[in-house]
Amino acid sequence: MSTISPLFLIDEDDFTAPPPKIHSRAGMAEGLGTLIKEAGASKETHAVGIENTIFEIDLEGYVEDFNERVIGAYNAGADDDLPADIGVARSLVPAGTGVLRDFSYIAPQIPAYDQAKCVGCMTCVTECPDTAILGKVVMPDVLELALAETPEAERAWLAEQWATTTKFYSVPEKKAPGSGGKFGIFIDPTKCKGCAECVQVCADLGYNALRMIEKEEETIPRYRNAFEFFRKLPPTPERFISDRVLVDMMLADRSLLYVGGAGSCAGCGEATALRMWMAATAFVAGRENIGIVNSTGCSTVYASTYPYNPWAVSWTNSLFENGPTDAMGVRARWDQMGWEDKKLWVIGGDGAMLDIGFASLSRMLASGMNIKVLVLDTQVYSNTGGQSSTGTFQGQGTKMSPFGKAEMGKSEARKEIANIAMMHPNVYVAQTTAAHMNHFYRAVLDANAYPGPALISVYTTCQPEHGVGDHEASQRARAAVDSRAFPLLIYDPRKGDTFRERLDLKGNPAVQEDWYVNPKTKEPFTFIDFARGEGRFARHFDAAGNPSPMLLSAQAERLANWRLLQDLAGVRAPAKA
Ligand SMILES: Cc1ncc(C[n+]2csc(CCOP(=O)(O)OP(=O)(O)O)c2C)c(N)n1
Ligand code: SF4
Ligand code: SF4
Ligand code: SF4
Repeated sequence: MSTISPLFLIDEDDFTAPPPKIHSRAGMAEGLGTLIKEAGASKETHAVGIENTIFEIDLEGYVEDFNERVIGAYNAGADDDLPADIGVARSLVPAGTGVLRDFSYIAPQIPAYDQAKCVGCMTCVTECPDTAILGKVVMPDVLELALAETPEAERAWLAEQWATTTKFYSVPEKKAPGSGGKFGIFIDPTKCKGCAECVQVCADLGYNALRMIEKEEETIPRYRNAFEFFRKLPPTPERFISDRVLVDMMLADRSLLYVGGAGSCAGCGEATALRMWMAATAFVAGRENIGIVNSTGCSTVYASTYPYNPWAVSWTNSLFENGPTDAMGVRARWDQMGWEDKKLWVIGGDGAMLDIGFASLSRMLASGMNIKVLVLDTQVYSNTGGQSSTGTFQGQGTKMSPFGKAEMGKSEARKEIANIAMMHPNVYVAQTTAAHMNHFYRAVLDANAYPGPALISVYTTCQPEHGVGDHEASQRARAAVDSRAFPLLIYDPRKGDTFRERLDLKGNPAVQEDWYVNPKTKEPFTFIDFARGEGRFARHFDAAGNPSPMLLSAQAERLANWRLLQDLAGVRAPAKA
């Protein structure tokens, strides 16, 4: 069976889908007989009887049939005519089927690439939530040969998509002439939702090598052809993928196991965090050695909207409240089977992890089991329309804490899951954002290597609930860190006996100070400045832009949390006389 990834899509040309074969160990007729529980028989007796009649699916045939017949019907809008399906009966969706989903109709714009301005930094590829923009390094002679085989009308444009960068061309050329590669950026029009996050992060770095253009009649076919051309080129040679430059991990095909086609909102901060987490975990562990237990939330809904599955690794969802408990069962069974080295991760939102599944999480962290947790912290129950969680900021307007006369948004202080996790024995903890790429990747690699429980809490921008633009996930995450709303931290119990040796606040600006002072404006960048940029706090500002008393209180609360971390890390500047 073909591996499904954006680069190795099932070859549609020689696609003959055999019907799924169903076997019964005891033979069909007999088998069906024992499937029916006899009146009065205990369920244990029945379970033993069923043991011999388990249906075995011919997986290869099943997946091929699924991809053609079931996905074909959904893509054509003819799913009402599908008969009941043995996979649905078992709550199964084959891996990586999201790659077959087509979103090309949803956005009026798509990014265009200007290779002359590109430095090959890979930030756009890393920050795209939808695996819609990919990069590759190809040797110039290989590229020439491939271009020569393309239709003449497309050739010039295809050739323009390749940059001669210092990073991938001049530096290797200097070391060994003939070893430099061309760097190309390609956009998959079937995955792009037009959020413009890639354009924004490139502009924020000062490169401006991407811009949004209107889709015209020929745009989608041209992008499709170009992406097909890109896909057929050989993978980036390993020597261009240095494990010292973590951001280049997405150059490796083996990292791209979140294949896109998820139904997340355009620009969703959660999706970028998931892609990056997957890339780093797959890079070190490999596809066969990763399992995900996902607590219910946005990440289960957009990642398992039948029949589309963006994950090319094992994934399961039980309930909102029991991801960590479910994972303890999986881990115990895996260890019995001798699979101690496989990586098991729990994924869930702040509602699942700070609130409704908190007891389950705390139990798991205290167990010492080799299970890792990724918390997608949108500070709200995003999936059900934005109710407050204990991770909601003070003053934030949500469905359960609206801003009005009696209450000015949420009145309680925010609960800090990273702080609480650090107080469990021997747990590796990180608080990070997808916009801080090296910090994020380092945390994921460390957590994977840590011999015990680990928790990574990620700030994830949620456009509709935060009231920010589709292109702003990274900008808002950086603002959250700079304003002490969400400080970066790494807590590694192996680093020493004292708390201050274990807790590292590197990556935050002005680590010893209360606030970071913007060198251009000479003004401190506070929680109120952060809040000014988001719709969820809009009603706290009067016509002249003055903040409400509640927002001032929220600012004091965020400063208190920052000072607590400074104290624990032993980095706070002594008070000035
Ligand atoms: C016990 C239980 N209560 C409520 C729900 C309904 N529900 C499903 S997802 C969700 C919110 C999830 O919020 P969060 O964990 O923060 O994840 P997000 O959607 O923000 O990613 C809720 C309330 C449920 N599935 N189970
Ligand atoms: S962010 Fe800009 S400069 Fe960096 S790789 Fe992408 S297009 Fe090139
Ligand atoms: S516009 Fe958004 S979805 Fe499209 S490639 Fe850029 S970041 Fe990805
Ligand atoms: S509601 Fe928020 S978290 Fe959920 S998919 Fe949309 S942007 Fe992402």
